[in-house]
Amino acid sequence: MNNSLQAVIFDLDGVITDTAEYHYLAWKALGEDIGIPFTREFNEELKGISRMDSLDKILALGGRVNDFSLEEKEQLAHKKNEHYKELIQKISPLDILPGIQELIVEIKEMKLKMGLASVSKNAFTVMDALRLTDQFDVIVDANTIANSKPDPEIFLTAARLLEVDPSHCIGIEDAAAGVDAIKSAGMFAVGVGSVQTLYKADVVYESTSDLSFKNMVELFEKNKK
Ligand code: B16
Ligand code: MG
Repeated sequence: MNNSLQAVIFDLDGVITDTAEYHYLAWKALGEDIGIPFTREFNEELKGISRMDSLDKILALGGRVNDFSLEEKEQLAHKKNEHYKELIQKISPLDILPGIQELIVEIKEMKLKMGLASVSKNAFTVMDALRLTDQFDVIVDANTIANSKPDPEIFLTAARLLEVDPSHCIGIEDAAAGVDAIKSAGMFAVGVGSVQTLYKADVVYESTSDLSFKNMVELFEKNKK
């Protein structure tokens, strides 16, 4: 049992459902409003980090860091979030990404624990809309932690609440900041997306439909030897 896998901890946006795209659309619209257009490539840097950290990165990109007071920045972040909330209004279980439901069933069949680690303040709304909240043993969101990804706090908190040592956990992420957080937490990191972005993960699958639980467990066990 010593080296065995005991828990799987999922990221939400971009892994369980494609809200990463909605975050992108809402930030892109806000960026254009303030004269800072940006590309999908730049957007990779916003994935997995908090709302305010994302805004700071966009302002830095446009050389406008000193152009807004804290109150104005809060208004901008609020505006982005209102747009994002509109975009996620129609989310239903049909928006669970391919392969995820099957993975959840396999994890439960193996009697492993399951956690969610999302730095989104909208995590519970999205999980409820997907009707997944009750399936998870623990959900850690932005309200529970002080430090956003790439800090390991969110994954360590999930493992602590699951009463599992981090070395017995797999973390699944679509963001480079998230993979950094998993690795710093001492967990086995599964990336979903491009190898170029997620090269620090222990294994990368191109999309959620490529996720193979059998393969993941084999690699986890090999890694322990
Ligand atoms: P909110 P995750 C993260 O969620 C997103 O990847 C990131 O793009 C977003 O800025 C962050 O949540 C905060 O979200 O504005 O809804 O509080 O990937 O950790 O599930
Ligand atoms: Mg994500």
